[in-house]
Amino acid sequence: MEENAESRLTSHKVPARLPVQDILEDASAGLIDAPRFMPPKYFYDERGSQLFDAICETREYYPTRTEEALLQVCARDIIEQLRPDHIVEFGSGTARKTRHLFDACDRAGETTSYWPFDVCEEMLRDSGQQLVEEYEWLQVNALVGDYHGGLAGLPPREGRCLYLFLGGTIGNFTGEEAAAFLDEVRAIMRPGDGLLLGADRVKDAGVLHAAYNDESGVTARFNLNLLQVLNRELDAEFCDTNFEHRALFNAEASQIEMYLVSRCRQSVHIGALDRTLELEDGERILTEISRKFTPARLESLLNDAGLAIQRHFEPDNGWFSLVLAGPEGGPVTQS
Ligand code: AVJ
Repeated sequence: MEENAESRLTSHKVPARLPVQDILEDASAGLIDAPRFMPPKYFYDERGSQLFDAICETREYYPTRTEEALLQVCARDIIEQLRPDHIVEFGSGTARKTRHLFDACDRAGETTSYWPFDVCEEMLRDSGQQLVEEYEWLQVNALVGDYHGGLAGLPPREGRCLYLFLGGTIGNFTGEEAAAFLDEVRAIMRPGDGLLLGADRVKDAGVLHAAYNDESGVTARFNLNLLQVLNRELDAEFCDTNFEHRALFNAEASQIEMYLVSRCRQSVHIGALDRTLELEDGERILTEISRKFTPARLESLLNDAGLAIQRHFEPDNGWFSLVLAGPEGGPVTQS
């Protein structure tokens, strides 16, 4: 790498300011008694992240490519409207989609610094290195941490910020979690800042069902991989042939629910908990919810956090929303 590129890449640890449960606490609270539930964030070990990328390539899973197409079209608008000094991305991953914003900066003759926030330090380093080489004006400040621990621990930034929360991940939060997260975002925003939020929309149940039950079985492998994570992290003895993937659209709750279903009556020892799970044939573990929004629901979610929608980008079929929102009302004065 050229010297100049290296100097444009820094890394910071973000301390959690809110209590974050670890996998042992989550398993203890979620697995022992019904209704059984594990938070979806544990899907994303190295293999899980690869499987998620593979999901995005399936014919049926439309959100990623729909959002990316939207971003490609609206990036320039967003950059010209906001002229951000900083772009802060929650759950940045490989930052593939974010490149459209940097390309828009290129074209508009704007420069910005990029603050990708992710738990995976290695991914941050690799993608950060690529980015500083690709964009010779870009400063990348990697933020290593878990946004579930809140945002108050972010290093101070001067100037206008564009915050990104893409991919529809807001749908993996319960209503309460989503509200709490948006409150955190609102609390660090100042007048002129923006939040670009990607959210999946309510649509034909067949389309939704197919997206989480792809024919090639990648989503099933992604779901079942959670059992390998539990085996490794918690010294558990899950056998993945004893479980099957199930994803269904719960229209009333307006969410996809993804389960691991026990294929038999079985006992599964979890070493780190020193407990044995007793599962009936057909018993389910909820591994993910993925909420689907109406425009009205999305708007009230943002408004409740004190954020007003400034722009709403959607494809003709209305399958996905990218909304740009900003703090409501004037400057917040602090006493
Ligand atoms: C991109 C994390 C929001 O909920 O659609 C994909 C995860 N789960 N297939 C989603 C996921 C099953 C995805 N998120």
